[in-house]
Amino acid sequence: MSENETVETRGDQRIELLVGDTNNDGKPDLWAIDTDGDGKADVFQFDTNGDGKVDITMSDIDEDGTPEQVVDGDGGLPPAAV
Ligand SMILES: [Ca+2]
Ligand SMILES: [Ca+2]
Ligand SMILES: [Ca+2]
Repeated sequence: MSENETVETRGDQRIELLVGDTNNDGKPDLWAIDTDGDGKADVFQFDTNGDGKVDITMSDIDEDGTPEQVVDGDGGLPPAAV
């Protein structure tokens, strides 16, 4: 895995179905993203150290709930600025 690795996604949209703040510091650290507009999440991102930047990106290309691809960093899909 490398910081600049990009994930394969179903589409090129970024529809944030869920944005979570799991450590309650007021900044999002969990994202569930639908990239193809079918209403189902196919990319999941986590900020594990609370700096606002994505540390782990997972892509579930067939939407079966098990990510096929897991990369360090945002996988080429940075979150919208907050
Ligand atoms: Ca989708
Ligand atoms: Ca981070
Ligand atoms: Ca899958």
